[in-house]
Amino acid sequence: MRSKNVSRLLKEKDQLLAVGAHDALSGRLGERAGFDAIWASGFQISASHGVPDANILDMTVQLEASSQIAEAVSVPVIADCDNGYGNAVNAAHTARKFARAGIAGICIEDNIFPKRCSFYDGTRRELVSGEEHALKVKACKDATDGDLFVIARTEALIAGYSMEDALERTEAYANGGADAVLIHSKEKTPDQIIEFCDRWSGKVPLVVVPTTYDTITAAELGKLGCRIVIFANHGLRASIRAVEQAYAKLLAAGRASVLRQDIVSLQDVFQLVGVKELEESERKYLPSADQTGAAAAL
Ligand code: SPV
Ligand code: MG
Repeated sequence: MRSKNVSRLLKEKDQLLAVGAHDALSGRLGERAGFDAIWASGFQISASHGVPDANILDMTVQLEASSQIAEAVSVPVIADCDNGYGNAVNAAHTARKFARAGIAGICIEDNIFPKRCSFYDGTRRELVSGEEHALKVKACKDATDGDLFVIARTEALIAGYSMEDALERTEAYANGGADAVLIHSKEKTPDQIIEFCDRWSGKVPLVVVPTTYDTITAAELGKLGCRIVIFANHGLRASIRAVEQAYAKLLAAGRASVLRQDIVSLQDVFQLVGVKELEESERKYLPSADQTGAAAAL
């Protein structure tokens, strides 16, 4: 059994690589590829429900998706819990529910409720105060007896606040008991992140999400002190591209064989969902055909 404890894994490895998922299957693909952890992404879970990433879905939907992922993989799941779905009291309830569902960690950001995805256009966004968010982090830690790895995320740089503000906020979140802090940026280059890393006190591990500044490598981020790197939405975006291309080819050809080189085999799907284990259980627990026949003849 692999460790689902993020703090323990961080002691064993210099850096953890996480990949985004929105359901059990996408989580399994992340684990099978070799990622250390799965990020239950609010962006992906929202997209998979056909809605924007703006607190349209409620906490229970995110919890259900995250729980399904946690059941399907043996690596830790870190759930994106947006702003905790309300104030510190709501966030503490969220933390308790996620911890009870076997989810290894959560991430809580300093967006107001309802939030908007970091990458949507718009005017300067308001965040909750650093003090309020530090207390929210503390509420999550207190609610879970230290069992849950709590990442405190600041949207300061995304929302147009200063670097000083981002540093002050993350320091306050670390003091509030966060196990790690996530510094997010929507710049196309990693300059902001590099400056933040240079100036970060190192009080707790740093987490980054290189979605827009996508040329920097995980190894380079590691040299800057980033202990967890989350590739948050690439599985979803890869599958949208692959499915769109396949459907266009299929419609044009009118014959399924045109996709043979582009799609996985049925056997591959069988393996991903555990058909071998199903057959073992059937052999073990279901009466054989002979016995069924004999019973039927009685
Ligand atoms: C998510 O995956 O929902 C995230 C990461 O919060 S990002 O979309 O890059 O902001
Ligand atoms: Mg999110």
